[in-house]
Amino acid sequence: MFCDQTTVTFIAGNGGNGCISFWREKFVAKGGPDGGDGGNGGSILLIADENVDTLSDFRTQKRYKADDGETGRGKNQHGKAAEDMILKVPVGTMIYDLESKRLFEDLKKAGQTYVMVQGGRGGKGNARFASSTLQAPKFAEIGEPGERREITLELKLIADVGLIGLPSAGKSTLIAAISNAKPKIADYPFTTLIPNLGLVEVGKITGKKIKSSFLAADIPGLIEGAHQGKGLGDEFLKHVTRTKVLIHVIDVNEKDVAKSYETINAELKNYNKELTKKPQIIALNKSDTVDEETMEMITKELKKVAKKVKIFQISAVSGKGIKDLMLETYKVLQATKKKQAKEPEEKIESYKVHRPHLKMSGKRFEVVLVKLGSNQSGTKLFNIRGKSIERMVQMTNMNNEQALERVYLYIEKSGIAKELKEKGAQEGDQMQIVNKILSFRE
Ligand SMILES: Nc1nc2c(ncn2[C@@H]2O[C@H](COP(=O)(O)OP(=O)(O)OP(=O)(O)O)[C@@H](O)[C@H]2O)c(=O)[nH]1
Ligand SMILES: [Mg+2]
Repeated sequence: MFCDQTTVTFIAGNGGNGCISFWREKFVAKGGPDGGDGGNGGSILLIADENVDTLSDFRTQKRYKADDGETGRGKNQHGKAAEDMILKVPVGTMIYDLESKRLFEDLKKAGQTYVMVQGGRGGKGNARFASSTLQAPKFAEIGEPGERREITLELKLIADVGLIGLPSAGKSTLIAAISNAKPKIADYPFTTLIPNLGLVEVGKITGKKIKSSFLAADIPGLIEGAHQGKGLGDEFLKHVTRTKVLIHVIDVNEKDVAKSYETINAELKNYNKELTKKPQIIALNKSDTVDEETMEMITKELKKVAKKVKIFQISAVSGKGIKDLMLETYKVLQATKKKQAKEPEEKIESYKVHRPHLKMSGKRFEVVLVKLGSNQSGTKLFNIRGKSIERMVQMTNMNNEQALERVYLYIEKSGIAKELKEKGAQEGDQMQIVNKILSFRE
């Protein structure tokens, strides 16, 4: 399978509730508040691992939930934080939002980590709310709910070597000869509809003592105009951008080999100039169908337009010339890898947390009038958004008067109340915050 894709739901653990408790001792009438905090909920992290090569685990299990934090207890005992859930994914896994299709992250390198969903914060126990004016707080915070996200995971298997060329040049025949791939081979154009991936064991194929292997991909045939979507189009040129070395397969029976070579190169260039910088090796194929003299003559012709490119005369069917071609491919690949390793690495920002739903334009909150009152009393509905206020509401037990007072106090102090008034809010109008409705007080 060339492209592995699956949809998964990730649910982080909820924070544990804070505890409401008062210190009691025999014969002591009144003790102070001693309710401990809840523990944080577990997050779910994805880590790119070289030893994992498919997303098949995520196709069997489609829902992951991290543990919740423990509840706080009396005597100022804090609840234990839940452990994070760490899931391994193959290097090259792309993480998309299911709905918006937005790319969150591309795990390109081994060890790169992404916080998929963040665990909820543990609620504070009532001990934390004691103050000179409120000596006996009879409320505690509820644990914050863990994040939940629906995600598409996609893995584009990245081949080191790409086999390119016109339709019927013999790309599939070649990949079948050098690797474990078993593609369909036929004498009509566009036999290959999606790239075939194969593992090339260098030692096995060259007869040399080389314990190395690489992944090769047979790219569907390209034709003039491919970059504009002709034939199988540009869809597969995208895959070519990810390869390191290209084997350009040309049928020796082609009417004009030089022209066909240039046609393909023009397509690469038109699609993306970077593609022309990739090292190429020419495999002049089907040598078994012409005599040696013709083969030499055509090689010379080709050499005129491909001055700096090595040309190998091969027969994918008989196997002639394949050893040398593979040895050269291996050498060029090694050199390319070495060169790339020397280039400065992109800095990996690990533990990056995206909270797209809470991102706001500079301001700490947003007040939007969503519904004008239509009933007799004319109650209006306002939507209030903002990281702090949302979190506070989610962590508040609305049935507890003292706790509710704290929310109203925040609405007043943060300036939300002022903005509500400016937008026409009156006593009794409704404020929607996350999934709760509160009535506005002047
Ligand atoms: N005689 C001979 N025939 C070959 C050789 N290589 C490929 N062929 C034949 O050429 C035809 C096309 O081969 P494929 O490997 O399917 O060609 P392709 O480049 O993958 O073609 P598309 O998938 O359509 O782009 C088939 O009939 C093969 O048997 C070769 O070295 N010698
Ligand atoms: Mg093919």
